[in-house]
Amino acid sequence: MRNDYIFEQSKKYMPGGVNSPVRAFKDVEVNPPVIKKGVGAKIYDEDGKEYIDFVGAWGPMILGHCDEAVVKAIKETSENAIAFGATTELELKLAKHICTTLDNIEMIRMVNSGTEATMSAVKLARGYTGRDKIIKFSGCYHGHFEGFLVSAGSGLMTEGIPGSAGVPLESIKNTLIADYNDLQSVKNIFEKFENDIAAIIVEPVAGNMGVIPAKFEFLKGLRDLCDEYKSLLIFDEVMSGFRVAYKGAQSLYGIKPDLTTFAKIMGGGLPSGAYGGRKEIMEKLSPLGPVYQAGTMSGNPIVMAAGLATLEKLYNNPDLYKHLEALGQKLEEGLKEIAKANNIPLVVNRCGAMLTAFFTKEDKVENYEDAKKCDTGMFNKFFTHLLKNGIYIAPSQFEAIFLSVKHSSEDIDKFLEVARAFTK
Ligand code: HOZ
Repeated sequence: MRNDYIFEQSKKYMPGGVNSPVRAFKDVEVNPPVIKKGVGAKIYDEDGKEYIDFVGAWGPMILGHCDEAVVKAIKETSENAIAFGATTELELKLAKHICTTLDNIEMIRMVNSGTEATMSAVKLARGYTGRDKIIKFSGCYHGHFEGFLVSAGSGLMTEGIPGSAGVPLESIKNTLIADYNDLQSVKNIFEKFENDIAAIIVEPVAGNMGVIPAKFEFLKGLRDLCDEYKSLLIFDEVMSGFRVAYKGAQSLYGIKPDLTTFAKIMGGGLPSGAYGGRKEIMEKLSPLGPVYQAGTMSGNPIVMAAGLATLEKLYNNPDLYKHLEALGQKLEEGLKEIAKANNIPLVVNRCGAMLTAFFTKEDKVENYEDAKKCDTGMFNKFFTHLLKNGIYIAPSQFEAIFLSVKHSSEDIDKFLEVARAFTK
C-alpha cells in the first residue's frame, strides 16, 4: 500500500514522519492516510481512497480544496511574482481589505504563521505597555512559541504533555495561567500582579481543547479588567477569524480587543499570519517604533493573492455563512440525536462552522478541566470508524471539526449515517 510505504519512508527522514506532530496520528490506532489531492470537500489518499474532509488543513480551507478563484490568483500571480522581499501592491490590497472590512483593525502586519502572529502580538503588547507578564488560559493554544507552551491545548493536550522540553524556565516565568470561562481566576492574578501585566491573550472561541466558546460575561470581564489595569486584550482569532463569522468571534460577542491575530483562512491555504489592531499600538512596530519584528517572506505576493481571493469571496457572499451555519446545525443536531437514541454520553459544542463532539458524561464542556474528563478511548474508536468509512476528522478529541462552503447537506447525511453505524 502506497500510504504505508510513504509514511514508513518519511519516518526515516523526518521526525515521526511528519512536519507537525498532530499529523502523525500518534494517539489513534491507525497510520495517517498520505494525502495526494483535494477537490472541494473531498480529499484522496495515495491508495486512491476518497474521504469527505472535515479537517480542511486544520482550518484554512473554508472555500474547500482548490477553489477556482484561489487557484487562479495563485497561478496568475506566480507568472510574475514569487518573492521580492520588497513592497508590493498585493500586500497593500490585502491589508486594506482587512482594515476596511473588519471593525477593530486600523493597521496590520503580515507574517507567515499563526505562531508568528501570536508571539509578535505579545512582544508588541510588551513593548507598548513596558510590562513583561502575560495571562494565557489553560487549554488555549497560541502556537509553539516558548512562552505559550504551558498548559497548552492542541497537540500537547492530545499527547498529555504539560509543557515542552527545551523551554527554559526563564521563558515561561512571565506566563501566568488562568482558567477559561472563569473570570475570578483572572481577577486573582490581576490583584497579585496589578501593574505588571502587559496583555491577556485568549481564543474567544477556543478551538484547541476542542471547541469551547467563551461565555459573554467572561470576555466582557476580560475587557473590563484590561481597561482597569491598562493591559492589552489580544484575541487570537487564528482559528475563528473569517470562520465563525466573516468579522470573527469579536463581532459575535461585540467585544473589541486591542490586538487580533489571524492566520489559516487569511492566507487562503498558503503559509500566512497577521496581527493588527489600534493604530497607536501598531505604530510601536519598527520601522516606526522600537518593537522589532521582521521576515523575508512576510507579505509574500502569492500568499497575499490567495488570501485576497479567499477573503473577497467570503466578504462578497454573506450567504456562504448561512450555508455553513445550516450545515453546522444539521451536524450538531444529528450527532446529538444519534447519541441520545443510543445512550452515548456526548456533548456537542459548536460555533458556526467549527464544532467538537466530546465523549463525556458531564453536562457541558466549558474549560480545560471539563475537556480532560472526556473518554478519549471512545473518541479513538469513533475516529477510526469514521476514517475507515471515508470521513476524515482530526485524530484528536481536542481539535475541531471544520466545515467548508463546498460541503453539501448530503456530505453531512453521510457523516451522520457513518456515525449511526458506529453505535450498532
Ligand atoms: N493549530 C492547529 C490546530 N490545533 C494545529 C496544526 C498543527 O499543529 O499542525
